[in-house]
Amino acid sequence: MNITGVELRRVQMPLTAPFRTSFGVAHHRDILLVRVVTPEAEGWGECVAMESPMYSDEYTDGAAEVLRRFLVPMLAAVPDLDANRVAPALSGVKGHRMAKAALETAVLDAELRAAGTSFGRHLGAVRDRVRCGVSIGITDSVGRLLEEVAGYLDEGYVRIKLKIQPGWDVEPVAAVRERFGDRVPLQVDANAAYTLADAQALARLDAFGLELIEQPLAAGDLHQHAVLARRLSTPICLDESIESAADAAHALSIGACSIVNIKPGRVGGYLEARRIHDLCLANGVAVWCGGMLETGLGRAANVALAALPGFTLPGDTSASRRYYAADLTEPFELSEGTLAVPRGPGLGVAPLADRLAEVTTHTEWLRTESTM
Ligand code: OSB
Ligand code: MG
Repeated sequence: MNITGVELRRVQMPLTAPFRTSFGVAHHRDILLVRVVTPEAEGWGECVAMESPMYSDEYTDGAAEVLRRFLVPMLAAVPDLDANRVAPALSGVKGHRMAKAALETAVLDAELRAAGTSFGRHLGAVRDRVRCGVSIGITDSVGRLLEEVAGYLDEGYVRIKLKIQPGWDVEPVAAVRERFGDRVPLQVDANAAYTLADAQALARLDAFGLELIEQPLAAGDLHQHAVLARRLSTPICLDESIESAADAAHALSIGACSIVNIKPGRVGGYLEARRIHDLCLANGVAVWCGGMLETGLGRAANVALAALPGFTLPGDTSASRRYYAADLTEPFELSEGTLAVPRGPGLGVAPLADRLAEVTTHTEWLRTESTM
């Protein structure tokens, strides 16, 4: 494959409502899109880095910088480039997994569009539709939270995830159980807001029959998660702690978690995400697809991944309208709690030209030598 050039495009997408987590509140999404152009096709990758480095150490401006200065020039020097060669070619650069993932995804999309193959088929999807959960931010009051949960249940979401933090945990969970009953699949996500000293407080959540508690402790606290797991009956699921298949193997081997949230951006791309899926499937460990408030571009790839056989739990793969009144692509719409896996070549969706132009704040063209 020959790459003619790479476009870095920044888009600013207003959120339908502010999204609050234990690490901050987002009012809009400032997103970096990577477009890889080849003579045969172009491919898109959505970088999931957020505007500030609060969820992880990556952030949008940093991702653009490392792509511009290091990653794109390194890729330009690879002979016979294809998506499988992207991660090895970029391995000299430490970290920056979200930036690498966006570039690999764009290369893979271009390759699959040229070959006429969909992401789902390429990755190993076995389902046409995937069951969807929804992630609900921290609200100003329990009453407001109950309204939001009621709305999403009416829409058909098959599981609810509540963001929690110290001071906003037992009370909202108890209120949701009280109002909607014990049958609603319910889980919580702390985004690393607790320490092992909070073990007793976290054990109070055991009374509510939660599916899992996601990332209660700091990303580096693998051992502490293993200790906590022995003190809780609620299964622990890791998000921030898992940046690779090797991390997943380590976490599972020491009992730091029994469920894994797979976010392709966090682990460096869809190919590494699939390796984590394969590892977990072989070990009987359930996985689900996480989200980072993606536009339709990132959502399309996530839905394809979530159609692999090991994704037995509903993911944070909600419909476009959960976050965006107007998506970048044709919107993903929920039907009976599921989203359809795109079937067209590559991501199977493309940006709507007018919408893309409307939300673009900056574009930059990086020409690559055509020696590949
Ligand atoms: O921890 O899963 C998380 C959003 C941004 C950053 C981190 C997380 C989240 C979510 C929302 O929970 C997932 C989504 O609906 O896209
Ligand atoms: Mg999470």
